[in-house]
Amino acid sequence: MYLFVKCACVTVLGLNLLSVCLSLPQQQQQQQPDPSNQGAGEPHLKIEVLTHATDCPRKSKDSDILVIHYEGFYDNGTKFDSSRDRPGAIPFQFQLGVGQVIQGWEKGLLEMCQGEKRKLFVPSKLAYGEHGSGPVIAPNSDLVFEVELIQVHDGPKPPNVFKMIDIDNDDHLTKDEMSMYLARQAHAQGIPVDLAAKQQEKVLDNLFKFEDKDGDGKISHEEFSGPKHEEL
Ligand SMILES: *[C@@H]1O[C@H](CO)[C@@H](O)[C@H](O)[C@H]1NC(C)=O
Ligand SMILES: [Ca+2]
Ligand SMILES: [Ca+2]
Repeated sequence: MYLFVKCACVTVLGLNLLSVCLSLPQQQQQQQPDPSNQGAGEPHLKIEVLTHATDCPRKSKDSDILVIHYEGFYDNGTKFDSSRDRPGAIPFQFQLGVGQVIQGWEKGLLEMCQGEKRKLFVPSKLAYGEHGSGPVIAPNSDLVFEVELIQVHDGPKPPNVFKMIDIDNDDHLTKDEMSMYLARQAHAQGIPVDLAAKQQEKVLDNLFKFEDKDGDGKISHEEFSGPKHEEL
């Protein structure tokens, strides 16, 4: 399942951001925003419904727990992963809308009915981007997934972390706001401020690398991958 988990730091934004980030490997990757992409049309996700559900009492929404079977393909059609090929063919379970999976899934598996099958064409930017993922996903890989929603049910409601960080309510998170949030979290968890301060720079850098997709130095509401909805 490691494939669908992003940076630990981002994954747990809503839960325990600081303490997990403190244990992140202290690697610094070079990532400059690509100026040639600024303002260009965002690559978009394409969703094709392969099988409609016969009966749909409920559609998936953010914070739901989804149980799915999936198959992942490179854009040349070669399969690189499948939940059905695992021992016991145990389906994959995750919570939607809280940053546990790639953006292509966060968006592509919304409003889905139990029993429905979809094919998702996910541009690299909404998958693993310019870093790729381990030896399996090369940098800048567009991916295709076939997903069957086996089951959907209510999940725990995450707090609106975006709002907690955005003190001035301008719908953007600055490094200062993020830094204050981290300090508050550190304080609340009894982490020594000294240690927090030392790690903070790295934590912020890593966070902004992943979250500030247009590289303008702020994380917009749309860019933010953590919990950010008032009512789910
Ligand atoms: C498809 O792409 C993957 C990843 O780039 C590569 O490993 C694989 O060999 C390719 N398969 C074919 C049939 O070209
Ligand atoms: Ca703000
Ligand atoms: Ca931004």
